[in-house]
Amino acid sequence: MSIENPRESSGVTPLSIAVVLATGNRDKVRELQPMLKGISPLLKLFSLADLGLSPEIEESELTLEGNACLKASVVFSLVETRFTWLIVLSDDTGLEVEALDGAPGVRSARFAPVPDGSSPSYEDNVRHLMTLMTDALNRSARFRTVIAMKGRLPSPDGKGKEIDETVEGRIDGRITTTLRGAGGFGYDPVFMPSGLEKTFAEIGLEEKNRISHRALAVIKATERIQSLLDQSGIS
Ligand code: ITT
Repeated sequence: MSIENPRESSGVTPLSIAVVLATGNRDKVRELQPMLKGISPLLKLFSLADLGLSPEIEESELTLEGNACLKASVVFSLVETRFTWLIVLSDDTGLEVEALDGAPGVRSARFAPVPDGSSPSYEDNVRHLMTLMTDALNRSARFRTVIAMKGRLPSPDGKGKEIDETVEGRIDGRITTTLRGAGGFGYDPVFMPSGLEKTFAEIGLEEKNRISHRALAVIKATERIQSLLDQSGIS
C-alpha cells in the first residue's frame, strides 16, 4: 500500500496523509475513529489490524509519556516506508488513584497479579482495584491519556517536516464502591467523573467521547494536526 507523494506527482494533488492508530486495543480504535474522521478529507485512517500488523511492544517505560512515545516510535519505524506522509498516533492511558499514590497509573493494563506469562483481564484489574480500595475514604482518581504523535508531513520547502510531540487529556472523578453499568471497557464501571452521578460504563459511548480523558487528548491532537496541516499549506 502506498499513498502518492506530491513530489512524485509534480506537486499536484491528490495528497493523502496516513494516520496510523498504534494500538492493538479494538476498544480504543472504536473510540478514536469517529473523533479523528472529521479533521480533513486528506487524512486516511488505518488501525494496526488494517495494516496486518500486531507488534508486541513491551511498555517498559515508567511514565505514560514514555510508553506513548515508545509505541509511536516502534510503529513509525514499521510503517514509514509504506507511506510518504504519515502521522502515527499512540496513546497510553492510566487510571491514577490518590489513595494508592497514583497507582495503577502506567501499570493500569497489568495491575492485578496473575500467573507468569498471562495478562489480567479488565475484570481482574477492576476486582484488584476494588479490593485495595475496600476501606479507602479518599476515592479521588483521574484518568490521564497521553497521545504521542510521530510522523512526517509535507512542508512548503518540499523537504518534509518531522513530527515528534505529545499532548495530554485528563478527567477527574472518583472510584465508586460498587461496579455500575455495562458499557465502556476497562475501569469504566468503577469510575465516576466529577459532576456526574453515573460511571463511564453507564453513560453511552457518545457522551464518553465528549468528556473523557481520551476525547480531551484527541481534541488537542486534532487541533495540533490541523495547525500542522495549516503550516504545511495543505489543509
Ligand atoms: P494498547 O497499549 O495496545 O494501546 P492497552 O489496553 O494497553 O492498549 P492503555 O495502556 O492505554 O491500553 O490502557 C491501560 C489500561 O487502562 C487498559 O487496559 C484499560 O484497563 C484501562 N483504560 C484505558 N483507557 C480506559 C478508558 O477509557 N476507560 C476505562 N479504562 C481504560
